[in-house]
Amino acid sequence: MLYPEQTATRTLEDLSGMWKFKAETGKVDPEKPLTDTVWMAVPASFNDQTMNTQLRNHLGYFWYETIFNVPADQLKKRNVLRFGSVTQSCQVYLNGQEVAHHVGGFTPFEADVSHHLRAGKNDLKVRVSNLLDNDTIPTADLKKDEQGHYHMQTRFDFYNYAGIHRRVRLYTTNRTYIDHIAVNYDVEGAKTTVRPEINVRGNYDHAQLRILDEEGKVVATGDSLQADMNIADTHRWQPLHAYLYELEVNVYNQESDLLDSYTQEFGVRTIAVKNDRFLINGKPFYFKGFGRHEDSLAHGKGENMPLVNMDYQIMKWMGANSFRTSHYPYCEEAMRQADREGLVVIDECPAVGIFETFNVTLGGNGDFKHGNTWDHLNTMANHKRAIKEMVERDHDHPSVVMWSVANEPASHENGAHEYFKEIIDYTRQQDPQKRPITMVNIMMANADKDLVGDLLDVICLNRYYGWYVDFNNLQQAQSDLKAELEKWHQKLPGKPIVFTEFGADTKAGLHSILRMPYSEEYQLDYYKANFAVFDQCDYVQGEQLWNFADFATDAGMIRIGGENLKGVFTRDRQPKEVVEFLRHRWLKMDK
Ligand code: BDP
Repeated sequence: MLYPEQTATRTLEDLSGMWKFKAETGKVDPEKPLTDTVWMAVPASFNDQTMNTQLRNHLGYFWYETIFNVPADQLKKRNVLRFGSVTQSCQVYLNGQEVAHHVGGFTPFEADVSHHLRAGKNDLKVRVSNLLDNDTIPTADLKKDEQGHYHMQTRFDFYNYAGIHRRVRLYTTNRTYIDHIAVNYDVEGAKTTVRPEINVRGNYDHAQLRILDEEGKVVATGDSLQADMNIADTHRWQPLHAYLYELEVNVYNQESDLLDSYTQEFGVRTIAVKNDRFLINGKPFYFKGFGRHEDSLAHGKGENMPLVNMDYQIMKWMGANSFRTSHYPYCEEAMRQADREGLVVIDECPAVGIFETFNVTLGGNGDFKHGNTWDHLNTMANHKRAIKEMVERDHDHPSVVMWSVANEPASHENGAHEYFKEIIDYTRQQDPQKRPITMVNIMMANADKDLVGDLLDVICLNRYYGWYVDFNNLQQAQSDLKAELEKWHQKLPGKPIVFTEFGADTKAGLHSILRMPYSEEYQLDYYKANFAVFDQCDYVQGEQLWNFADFATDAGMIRIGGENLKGVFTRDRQPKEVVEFLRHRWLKMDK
């Protein structure tokens, strides 16, 4: 699915703005106007926009409605309605008729609405659900009581924000249109052979391809959709030194009228994993950065590009070079911006919580009963769909160097190997660039117990020695961490190990002369202790801290004020004490 752009042949209209909204408490007729509504900004989560806690916490279904106008001339074109994402699932009604439905809260979907659109006023309604269960991605334990009320316990540690989270757009094309582009290429030294894969729907006579460099200079051309094109003197996309080319595709009829035109950005870089190293353009790359969340005041999980831009600038100022899209694909605009900033991305699908007995808010991460995840949860179909949609959306982003197929699944329970063999083979098939694949490992699935590591290109560990384990005992934490690392390295020699999470909850402004947990001093000591171990292990090839900033969670005994406080910044981006130290470490690091 192409990113929606206005071009010489396509128009684009953004339907975002103030929509009407209500929770579904009785039957709603999509053919009639919604009644008893409140105003809701789109795109954004609905949860934090009202002062109504009942609405904030409602489980079930919600309705959005907007009226928009279409000029009569536009009906001659093919009209497509496109949602950047709706969380968690939805049905879309245009003028009373269902035109689309989608399951999965973090990837785009679209529908050809040419036959449903009217000249003048159109009524668009979206019925959104925030429910998750044992089959969905992410997962939750869902029950419905006799009164018809839902009760849901999510198996992840972030607030289950919901709504129309990303932009809603209406775009037009001609009846002949470019449907898919993948800019595949082979690199040999300075020479790049671009072998694009392009699908066009409808009749056309001939096509023309051009590759333009950053100055707009044409560096290669092709006279058919199948043409191979050579860039003689390639400017590589490098971490923190981005370079983007454009592939311009034009499709014509016999009279050489332009039927469709679309331009796709791409970057040229190679990725390989060899001898404990993650290589970008043949050079070892050490991941310095963070796990993040799409999470902010009032927007919730809704698109917030000013904040994304600010976060990227803060990261670069600190000497970070990368982040993971924990725990779901981020909005398309954020991915495009990572390409431009040269930030390196581990792109994670929303498979978080495939662990039957995971429950973070009650007892903490250490409190697990043995579960039977791979018999009781039935996520395979939704997991594959989520991967397909993520890879289809993101395969041309040079910033994306690795796929993460899950965060902290029960990779130590029987059935995990079979499940992930199928998921990883499937992911590899989907990706035209055949990037490395990882899965993020949870602490109790340690080197002795994990059943999946052999399937992965890179071992990614979330470890909390000094927090959930060895709490307030950093010396013990260091020796336990070191012992575990050595086991992983013995078990899977040659595979680089990247820390994708490690951190300690820290209440900004809390100071302690005794350097007690939750204080800014403890967070600083915690990171110093962990780094000291990483620096002794040559096969450790990355450190992504948990988390960039404090973020919203369910209320819980260890989630003060409904926030996870492991940010090195507060939720409003004020630095905790550790930031200066990190900045110093990363800026001078040459590993
Ligand atoms: C891990 C999860 C992450 C949590 C973190 C924590 O991957 O989502 O927020 O631990 O407990 O279990 O802070």
